[in-house]
Amino acid sequence: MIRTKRKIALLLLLLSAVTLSSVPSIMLVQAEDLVDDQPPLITDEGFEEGFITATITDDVGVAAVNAYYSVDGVESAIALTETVDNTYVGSIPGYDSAKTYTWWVEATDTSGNAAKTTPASEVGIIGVLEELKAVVSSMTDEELGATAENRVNSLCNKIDAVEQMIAGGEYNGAWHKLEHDIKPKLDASSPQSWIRNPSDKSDEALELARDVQSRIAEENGVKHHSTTDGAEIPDAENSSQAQGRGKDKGKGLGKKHGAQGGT
Ligand SMILES: [Ca+2]
Repeated sequence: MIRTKRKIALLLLLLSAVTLSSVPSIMLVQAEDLVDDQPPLITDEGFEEGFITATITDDVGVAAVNAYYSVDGVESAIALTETVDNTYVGSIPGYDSAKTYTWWVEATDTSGNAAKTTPASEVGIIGVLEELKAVVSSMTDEELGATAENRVNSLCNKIDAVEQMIAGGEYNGAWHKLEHDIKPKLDASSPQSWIRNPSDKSDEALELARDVQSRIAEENGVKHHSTTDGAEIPDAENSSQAQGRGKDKGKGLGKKHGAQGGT
């Protein structure tokens, strides 16, 4: 009788042990479900005028979002902060639209899983001018006639001059050099055109020159009416003919003159 009781007691003990051991295993299964091994999802990453944006989501939670960028061979990082609905934004300090930036976004979730985007390049104004030089340099007698070599050299010198102006912050001068000295040569419909036979190359060159102009206008506040492209950029100054041109330059001269007269 005692033996039987002992047996039952042992059996119960064994059963409870089995039951108890099965409890942690159930908990383990639940814990496994909670293990976060999914890195954040980065979509819609973009770069505009020195602002880097991205949409970041994660199954558990986003811990940190950074953007990395490389300019002039120097790599830097900025933190992106959430504005609305998983949209993260950060701005590059001292952004220079003349330069080319290579950039990517990296996001980390609360479990340390990280994801990053493929590096992309945002070509700056100087980069577009280099593209323009490459297209111009590829032009032959077909586009430019028998004097193609001279014309290519001359156009490349003009483009170099624009690059120097931009490097020196002379955006206004650069815009005018493109408007009055470069675009008319590339535009087959202009009386000053150097294009004998319009081609994909000459079209592309003209398009690149226009692209540089619009970048100068948008990113550096140069506002002028392009006479060769129709209404490209509205200019309040030129629309009212009563006002003189070159308002800013005139002001500078006036100030100097006034200071001298004051003594
Ligand atoms: Ca996650």
